[in-house]
Amino acid sequence: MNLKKTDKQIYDIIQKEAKRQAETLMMIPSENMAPEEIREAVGSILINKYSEGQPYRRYYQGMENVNILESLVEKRALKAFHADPNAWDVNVQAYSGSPANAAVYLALLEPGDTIMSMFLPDGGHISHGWIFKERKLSLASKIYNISFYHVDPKTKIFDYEEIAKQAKKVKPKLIISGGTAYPRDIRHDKLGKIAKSIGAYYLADISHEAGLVATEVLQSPFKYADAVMCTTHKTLRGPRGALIFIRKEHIDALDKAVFPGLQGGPHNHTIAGIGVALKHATTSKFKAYAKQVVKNAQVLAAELKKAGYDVVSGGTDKHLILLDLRKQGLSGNIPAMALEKAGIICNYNTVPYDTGSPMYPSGLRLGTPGITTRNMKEKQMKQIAHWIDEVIKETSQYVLPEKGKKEFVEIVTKNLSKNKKLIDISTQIKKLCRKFPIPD
Ligand code: DSN
Repeated sequence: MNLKKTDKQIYDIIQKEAKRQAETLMMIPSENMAPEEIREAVGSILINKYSEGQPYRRYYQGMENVNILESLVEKRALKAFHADPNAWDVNVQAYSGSPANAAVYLALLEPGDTIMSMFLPDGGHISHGWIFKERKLSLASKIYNISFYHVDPKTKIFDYEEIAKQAKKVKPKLIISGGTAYPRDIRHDKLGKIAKSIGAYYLADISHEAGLVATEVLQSPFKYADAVMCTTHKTLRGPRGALIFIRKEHIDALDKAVFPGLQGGPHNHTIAGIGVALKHATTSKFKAYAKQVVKNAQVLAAELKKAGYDVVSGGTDKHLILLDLRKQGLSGNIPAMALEKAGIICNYNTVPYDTGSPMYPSGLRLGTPGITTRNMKEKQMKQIAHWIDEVIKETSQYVLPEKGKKEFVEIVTKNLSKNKKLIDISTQIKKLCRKFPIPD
């Protein structure tokens, strides 16, 4: 490797990160491990080429190979998601999820139009127009009028009749579903019908579920939506990027929204990596993987429930689990830090109707895409659930004080680092990781 000789500093950081990934359990539900051939495509000489425009309609010369590449990846995208090419088109150039969502808004909306989207603590996404304490924190909330819809306070599941009532009242031009922490299947049939009944567009953001939708493990939104977008690096297991599918009549507006509306030159190396991921997504091996991701999450949820945890919505239909730790009198961040010391990498998260703050929310978000990529199955999920419980119990004495949070976190970090039980679990996790290595 030349990097080792020419830039030892960066080389060493990459080696250390490879070791960290190899020796710990990747349980952040939005993360996954892209296979070597995808990394090869992303690290290829395609990185050298500018290609503003669309295939065969470019602003640069030297496009003969990139035109073929982008057209091929578009075809693969439609095929992988079973989207009818007579009704749907796709743009594969968006750099990631947030710009992809912004491109849909730019294509379909005018400034000041109303968007109805999932409330962030109920599992939504910042790019769908986050407003916190009347502060408009994302581009969408600064440009558009946002009306959030909520999960039912008891079940923590969407009540589609309530959403329909709200839609009739606020008359959005766009309804968005999807986000980061809703553990249940989203009823695209119902949301599509609600949008249609009031003349609104329906955008399904399936970034988290892309691999599960492509394999038909979860309901596909294509029959019901006007636009569907996803990132490509989560359950789809590709490189960091995005796909935007849209009904054919809107493709010109969408292409113009991506370029020149929001972006410059497409990242051709990423587009190539996405193409490889899409080919994988059509295989029976990938379908088996997607099914196992869900099975693993369901076993993990059931085990944690048995251990006394409040699993938000009572379980999961997909790859993610949200624990509400208020029952244990805890917020999510100390358990997340303690789990990190033990080798379980997850994240603290808000939960529906949270009483904590964004930095000190009540939830812990766990996911199975990464550990399933390592071929772990139900037996390992039971073991992992047991470790999670042990770590949370071991460190539940550390409660956040009203004041001096920063100092406290420092002390806790030191205490956690020296905790014998956490060190012991991290040794056992390293052993498990050696038994289930990251596939090439
Ligand atoms: N940040 C991603 C997640 O963790 O869910 C979504 O963009």
